[in-house]
Amino acid sequence: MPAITLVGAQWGDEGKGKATDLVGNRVDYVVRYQGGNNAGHTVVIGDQKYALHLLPSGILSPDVVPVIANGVVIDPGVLFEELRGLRERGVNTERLLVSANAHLIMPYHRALDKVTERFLGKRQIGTTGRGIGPTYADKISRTGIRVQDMFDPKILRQKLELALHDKNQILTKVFNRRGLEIDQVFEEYTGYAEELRPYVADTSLILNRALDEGRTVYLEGSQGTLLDIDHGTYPFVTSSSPTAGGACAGAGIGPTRITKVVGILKAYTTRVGSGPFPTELHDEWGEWLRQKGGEYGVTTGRNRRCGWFDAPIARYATRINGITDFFLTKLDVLSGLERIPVCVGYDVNGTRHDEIPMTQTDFHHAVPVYEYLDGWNEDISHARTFEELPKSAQTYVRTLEEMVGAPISAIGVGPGRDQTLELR
Ligand code: 2SA
Ligand code: GDP
Ligand code: MG
Repeated sequence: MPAITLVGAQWGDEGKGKATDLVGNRVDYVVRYQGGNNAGHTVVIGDQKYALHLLPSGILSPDVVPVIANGVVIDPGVLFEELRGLRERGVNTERLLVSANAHLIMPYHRALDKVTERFLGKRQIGTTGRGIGPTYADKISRTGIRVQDMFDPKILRQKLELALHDKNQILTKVFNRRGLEIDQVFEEYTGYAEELRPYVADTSLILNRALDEGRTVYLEGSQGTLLDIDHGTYPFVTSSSPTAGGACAGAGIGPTRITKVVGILKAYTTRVGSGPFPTELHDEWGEWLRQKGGEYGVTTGRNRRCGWFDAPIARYATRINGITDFFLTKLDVLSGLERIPVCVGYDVNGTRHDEIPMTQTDFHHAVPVYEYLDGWNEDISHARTFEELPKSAQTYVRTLEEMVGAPISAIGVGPGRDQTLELR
């Protein structure tokens, strides 16, 4: 039975939280497979707004089992804080499952993330400062600490000794900061162990058995395709694989289990942090989109950079992820424009590119080539069928659909659960 993957088709914040929440009553498991508490997924239910960072959006649906799988990096203090916050709002959090293989964000990871960014100055990545990059770096260099290590004090201490030997040198000698005390870190993390124990499970086994029994598993990506460590705008990326391929490794599910890949696509483009962004608007229209779309970081509160829709990027997302259909979000934000620019290709030093250029240097110099589509003035946030949309909004959607190379099967016209038009 089906495993469905949901991925961000741009630079994140496309509305993945809302898209996941919408399927809450149709799926059995919602799984986070990469990233950590750098993510900010917003779900609006009635007059209640939830901002999820580490927990899968499925935690808000009572019949869903939320899973934090092996590919995620976990800051235990943040996890407990988020769980506590939800419990205080009446959400049942007991169903949560956490992989024993997930890696832990340690205090030195957070410290290194911040000092490295400060050191880079103008060349900084613009990370969320949550320790994501240094944690994945340790995972790859085989010096990471995993959830299961918290339950073996001898192993935990050994691993901490090794890690702190290196990290304290870097923090004190390279960055002139204070080092960390092993006893303090050890006590903090052994303290977390008992609180985490009830949630810890062999999540890959559970998910595969669930699929064997005919249940539906929903793999919820964080960030977006252009922030992928391999396929994004490196080095201005996050340190994991939010793309559909990453879902298999990050959840312990084989590729043959995935039956559908849904791309979440914003009707314009945003990005937070540094790096190339051809359609970025530096004028009052960028501010207009930011204010109208509420484009501020859910985790850090940073202003998001805003620009027009970029078709080559969406087409790239279709290709990299094997997207089967798109959920086009925030169409309502574009109401009130006389004509809407849509980027159909780039000019790079006099050469026309229809796809994202092969090298980062060229992408940095890419100047968008625009086509202009008719806008509409009507407030579309109350529309519930495609036919209720103004003709020019329908044309905007159909034109984008042709450009991106996969069908648009749903449209968002507001943040609320019911503000969605399902097509076909
Ligand atoms: P990191 O912290 O190492 O993952 O940062 C590396 C890059 O990845 C970007 N990134 C994000 N981009 C969009 N949204 C994210 N989540 C938050 C949100 C962001 C926020 O939902 O608004 O609150 O600022 C997210 N997480 C990571 C990051 O900006 C870097 O460019
Ligand atoms: P995510 O990281 O992809 O889950 O997205 P974020 O939560 O960071 O940002 C998306 C924002 O857009 C949130 O504030 C959502 O409530 C909001 N949103 C989602 N879909 C729509 C939509 O169709 N219209 C409008 N106006 N807002 C939306
Ligand atoms: Mg977000």
